[in-house]
Amino acid sequence: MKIYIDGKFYDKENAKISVFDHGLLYGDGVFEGIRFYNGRVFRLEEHIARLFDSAKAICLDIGLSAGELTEALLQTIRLNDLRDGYVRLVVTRGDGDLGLNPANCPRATVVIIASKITLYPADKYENGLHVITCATRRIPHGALSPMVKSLNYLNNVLAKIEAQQAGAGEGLMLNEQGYVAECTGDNIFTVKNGRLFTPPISSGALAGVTRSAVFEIAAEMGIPMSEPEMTRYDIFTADECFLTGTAAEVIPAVQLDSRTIGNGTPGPITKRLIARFHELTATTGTVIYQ
Ligand code: PXG
Repeated sequence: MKIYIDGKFYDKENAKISVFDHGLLYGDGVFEGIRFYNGRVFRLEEHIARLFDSAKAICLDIGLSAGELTEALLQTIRLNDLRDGYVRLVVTRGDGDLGLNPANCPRATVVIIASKITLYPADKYENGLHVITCATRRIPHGALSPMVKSLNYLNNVLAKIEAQQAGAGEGLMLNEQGYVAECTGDNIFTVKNGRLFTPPISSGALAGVTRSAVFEIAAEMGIPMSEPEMTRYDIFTADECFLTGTAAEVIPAVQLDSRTIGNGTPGPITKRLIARFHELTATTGTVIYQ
């Protein structure tokens, strides 16, 4: 395995960054998780654009252009000779000292790891996930914009622990007002009376790349869709529910807090969206090997 750090490639054993890196000391940095399928990177431009937006929002100069970063990412996949897998792109504030001040970090650290991915077990795609509501709330806009895909994932990690301890596949996170934001690493959608719903960005949802792909598929299929503020009630009483994320793709959810959603099996619209999503991942995206 060859890992990119600041323009050079290292074997896994030697791929190390400083203990003075502010990504480690303060979670000061941003990241992306990107999938590639059948020799094509899915929605690469959108992921790169979101990374640059996240960096801009935290005053982080990546030190590379979008084009240069894209080329480095493709080169990392090629060097590892992969056609299907996952890329983790991490940009930290870089090496500094023990003080909080980012002015002491002269240069960002850029890490690119291309690897295989472990998915949810196949039966979850067939039978659906069980979800619980987490006591841990989504970070509020006033603390750190939930739009920023930052290295501060501690509240998501704590929510994930809650889900795991409850034996659930995913955890639902509400915002401070009690409206549904998203899950710990996935966006959430419902279907009711043939219409598609997902919480708005203002409720604390990440602008997921898979979420926007589902918007496009729904439009193509003529399924009406909207982004109202949502509560747990809307999920309890939905006909169908599913989650979206780069790792999970589109995965049915059939239970929330012991209430069965719909008839307790993945619904027909969910299944159609999953099928079309698979077509898109297999046939579109940035070609890796020219
Ligand atoms: N919300 C949050 C908080 C996320 O971290 C998504 C939604 C879905 O966005 P995309 O663009 O991937 O459709 C994410 C995705 C994991 C994992 O292991 C997921 C994410 C990051 C790190 C790990 O499931 N982000």
